[in-house]
Amino acid sequence: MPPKKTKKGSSLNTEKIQSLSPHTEQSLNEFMTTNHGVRINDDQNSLKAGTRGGTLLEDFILREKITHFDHERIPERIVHARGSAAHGVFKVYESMEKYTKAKFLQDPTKETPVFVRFSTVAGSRGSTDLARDVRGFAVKFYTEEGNFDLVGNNIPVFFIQDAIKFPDLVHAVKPEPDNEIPQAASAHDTFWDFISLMPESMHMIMWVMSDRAIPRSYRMMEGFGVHTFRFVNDKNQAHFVKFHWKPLLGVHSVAWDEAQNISGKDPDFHRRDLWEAIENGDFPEWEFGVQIVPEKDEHKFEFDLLDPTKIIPEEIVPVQRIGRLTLNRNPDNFFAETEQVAFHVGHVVSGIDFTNDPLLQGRLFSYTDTQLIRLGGPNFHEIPINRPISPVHNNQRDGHMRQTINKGKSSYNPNTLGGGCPFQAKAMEGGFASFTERIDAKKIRERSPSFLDHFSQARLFYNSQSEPEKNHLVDALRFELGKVETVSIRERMLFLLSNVDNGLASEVARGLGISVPKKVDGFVNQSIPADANPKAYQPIKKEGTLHKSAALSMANTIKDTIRTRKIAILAADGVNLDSLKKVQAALKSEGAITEVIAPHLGVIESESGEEVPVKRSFLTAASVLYDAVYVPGGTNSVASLKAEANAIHFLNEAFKHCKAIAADESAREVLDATYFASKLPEDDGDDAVLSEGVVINSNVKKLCSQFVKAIATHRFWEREKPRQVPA
Ligand code: HDE
Repeated sequence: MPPKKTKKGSSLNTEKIQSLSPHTEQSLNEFMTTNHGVRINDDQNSLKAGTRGGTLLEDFILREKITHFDHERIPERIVHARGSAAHGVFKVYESMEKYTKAKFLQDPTKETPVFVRFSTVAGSRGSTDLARDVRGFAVKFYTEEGNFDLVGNNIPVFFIQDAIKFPDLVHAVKPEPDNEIPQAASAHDTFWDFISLMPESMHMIMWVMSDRAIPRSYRMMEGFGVHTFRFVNDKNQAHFVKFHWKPLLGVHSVAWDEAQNISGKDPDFHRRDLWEAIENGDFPEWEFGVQIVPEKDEHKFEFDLLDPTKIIPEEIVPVQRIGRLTLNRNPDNFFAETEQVAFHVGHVVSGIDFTNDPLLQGRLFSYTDTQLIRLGGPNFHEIPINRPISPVHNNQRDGHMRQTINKGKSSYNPNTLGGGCPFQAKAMEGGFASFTERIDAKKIRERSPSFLDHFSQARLFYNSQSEPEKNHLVDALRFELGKVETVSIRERMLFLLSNVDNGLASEVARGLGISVPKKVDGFVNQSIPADANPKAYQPIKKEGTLHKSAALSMANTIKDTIRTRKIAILAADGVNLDSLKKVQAALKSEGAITEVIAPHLGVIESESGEEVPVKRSFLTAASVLYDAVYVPGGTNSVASLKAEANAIHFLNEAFKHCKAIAADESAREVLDATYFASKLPEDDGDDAVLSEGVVINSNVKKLCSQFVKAIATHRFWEREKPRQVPA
């Protein structure tokens, strides 16, 4: 019997671990062995010629351990290197049989296991979560009929229309090749040089410069399949389909200044947020949405369904919510699961098919190719996280790290020696049969003229934004282009922006201290791809018929819940326990998380002598890591906080980032020491929540209800108007 070394109260949950796949290893109550199963007697001293002598080459235990260590790293993903993932389940609400024969979309009683990986695109594996960037939203459905990967993003369009440009785009956004600067940032010359020559990017640029690119949480982002796919039913009838994920907590973002601060204070902010929410049992959820278009309507739109720089506005084709995704289990091992998971847009199941979107078509090649180099060979599908739950039978054999032990002599088809096995499946037996799309065309290296309107939807996005969102877009462009050193790149960008909206271009230009050029020399030149049609680079005069789309503005998102929001409670010795506890309980009952932050760790003593545990000191906490802040009363606590520069900075910063702030009336003095003291509300009962989201009230009950409403609003962007900057 191996020794029973585990301490009582150990955090290891044996039951949970044992319920996992047979590939899960845990060493609880086990002897240590080599990789070949030999028990190890001493893992801390190498084999030497005498205690002070040289190490012997014979030491196979030392060599095995070091060799394995030397090979621990694999190439990181070329894009989407930084990511976090979770396990979960998907359930359809009602059968979609009418549109698709995919079984996992037919049975509302069935739970399909999923693994979802969120990521940033540009940065390396160790880069910050809060970069201004697109987020990956990749879902692997382990269906009974094989794996379906929906490898999407949190933005519904893309930078380019043709896959052949992808290496250029990625080279441009990655750190510059001479000095490898900057990390995880698009604010540099090569990115904007490329974009300024790529008018088709303008719609995507609107999204990436909006707050969508700095989410509050992975749990508060939408997801999109981007391309138009096809649903195919058992009568072989097809419908075009766009896929959506709608977060039940709404779509929320942080402020750009805040994002930059978080990147220093907690670069793992999103990773930690996802992990903690799942550990706390606050399982993130999304509804699965589809926009369905009959084949006959393919040419009905003002844009081409095959163009990945276009959305189908929800006002034109509504999103039907057809199922729910719940993430309910953190991975056990980051490398084995999150790092080794291999997504591929080409992993589809019967009932889901592709369109000729040229970006999608290129992706269909890229994903397997990239796994070959990243995971080292053709057997990556055998890694536990990538295995389908449905059985695999074929004549593929051998290769690096083959796990399967195939029996028998026949590894070819057709065969008689193996009884003709494995058999091909007819469509009615679940065999994947590609949709029989009619194609009659010339071989050609050219873009379809239906792809050449690059500005209407960029304008639609801009027009649909609220005033604060428009201001953020202007600020983001000023920031990004302000970091560009080459003036001609700034000018070309202003020219492109003026094709979206003159007001936008001139606002950005004002911040850059230059004017918007009417014409840009050499704009259409050899650096624009050979397929460029000069007409495509002229402003499109024809307005799309839709001027605004409510779904495009985050101002219209869900704002009725504070579930999982993190609220800081600033306190010191002498705090009034009654007001602290009541507010804490009220916030908790609404599903929020509260943390007491004090000048020191350990405990503080309340006015009435009770001990109050402290979660963080001002040294390890910062307002940017919380959604809102509350200051309870208590004479000594108030006096200490008023004199504590970190507490005042905390409040100033929370105000600057437009967060809800509340204080007991007896803690007003603390807020009086902030830069927003002149804006504090009177304690006037019911109306104490100003549009500015600061609540001060002596009635704890009223304070709580007003504070909860304010937190649910997420941010009070109108505060930004006078552009006040805290100390
Ligand atoms: Fe990807 N993309 N991509 N991409 N992509 C990769 O595959 C590629 C594109 C997306 O969490 C790579 O395994 C090309 C659009 C996500 O593991 C690579 C093109 C969308 C992830 C690759 C695109 C995406 C990737 C790198 C242009 C949104 C991370 C590592 C034709 C719909 C998946 C890897 C994960 C990853 C190629 C464009 C989403 C190199 C060639 C558009 C979420 O194969």
